[in-house]
Amino acid sequence: MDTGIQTWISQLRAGDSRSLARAISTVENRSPGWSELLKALFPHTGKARVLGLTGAPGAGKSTLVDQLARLYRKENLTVGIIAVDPTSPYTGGAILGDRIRMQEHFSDPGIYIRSMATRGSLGGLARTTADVATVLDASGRDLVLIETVGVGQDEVDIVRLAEVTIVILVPGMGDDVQSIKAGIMEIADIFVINKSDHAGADRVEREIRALQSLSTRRDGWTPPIVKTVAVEGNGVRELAGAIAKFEAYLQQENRALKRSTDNWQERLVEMLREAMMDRARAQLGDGNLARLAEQVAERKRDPYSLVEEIAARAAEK
Ligand SMILES: Nc1nc2c(ncn2[C@@H]2O[C@H](COP(=O)(O)OP(=O)(O)OP(=O)(O)O)[C@@H](O)[C@H]2O)c(=O)[nH]1
Ligand SMILES: [Mg+2]
Repeated sequence: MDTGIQTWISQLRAGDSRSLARAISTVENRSPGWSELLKALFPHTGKARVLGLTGAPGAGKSTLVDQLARLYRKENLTVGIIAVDPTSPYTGGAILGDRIRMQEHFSDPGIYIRSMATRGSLGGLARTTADVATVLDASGRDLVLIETVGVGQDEVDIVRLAEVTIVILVPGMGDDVQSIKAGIMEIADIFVINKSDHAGADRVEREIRALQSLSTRRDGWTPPIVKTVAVEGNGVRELAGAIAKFEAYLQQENRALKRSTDNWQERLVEMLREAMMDRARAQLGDGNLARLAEQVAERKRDPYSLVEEIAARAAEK
């Protein structure tokens, strides 16, 4: 293999944050060499504990991630944080808050924080985030925390890639527990009711319990509910305890491997889709799709044979 990549990887694995930053940018921007880099990094992965935290804009995700990171640092564990879409439309203040907290951690090389742009990421947001998590994992971080706003399918896909998915709710959402995307409720391994200093936390808890009583998870796990006041650090230790408990549960009966296999099945489909599309695009060349579309619209060609032809030619190479 390329000795340049080897040197780069050994520096990254030795904890050099500049090499890490460069690797993340390369992967995120799909800069030349990104796939070679990931191929070489992959054998070093699978060791980090990957936690996904999701919830409505302003639910306190960043505050909670920050508190968890502090707690893990006290245990001398190293942490990588990926904040997807920190610029949610919620408030500019939240972004500022993120910055200030980031600054505090700046002097601590045991915490590495990366913000990711949301839209227009080249490989698709979920895939790019997963690849960035791969880089952090390979760099030897003990934990990788992924924060994402739980609003779209992309976000659901992202947190599903985590080993532990934490869904953050807040009081005062009215009947929102029901209206929150069913998809998000289903993927929770742990529920957090943050801002429990506000009225209505018990009500949210009852609503979650009511939903849980309607269906049991296939794996038999009942997601615990942890109440927190992230700004004060209350409940954070309990949350870390709940995380550890679920991880221990995953270690039994090969569940972690099963879960990872399921995740990889989906990721492989995504990766294949991307690779096939790249080939098809290369086959077509710029502007040709529009020309072909016109021919189909004019009924000069049928789209079925056309797609078969393109797919066959793309597969030839
Ligand atoms: N009262 C109260 N306020 C909180 C709590 N946790 C966070 N906040 C405040 O809620 C606001 C949003 O917190 P963030 O941590 O930025 O929330 P977020 O979910 O990361 O927000 P986005 O990334 O913009 O979606 C901030 O002003 C926090 O100080 C809490 O437990 N209680
Ligand atoms: Mg945030």
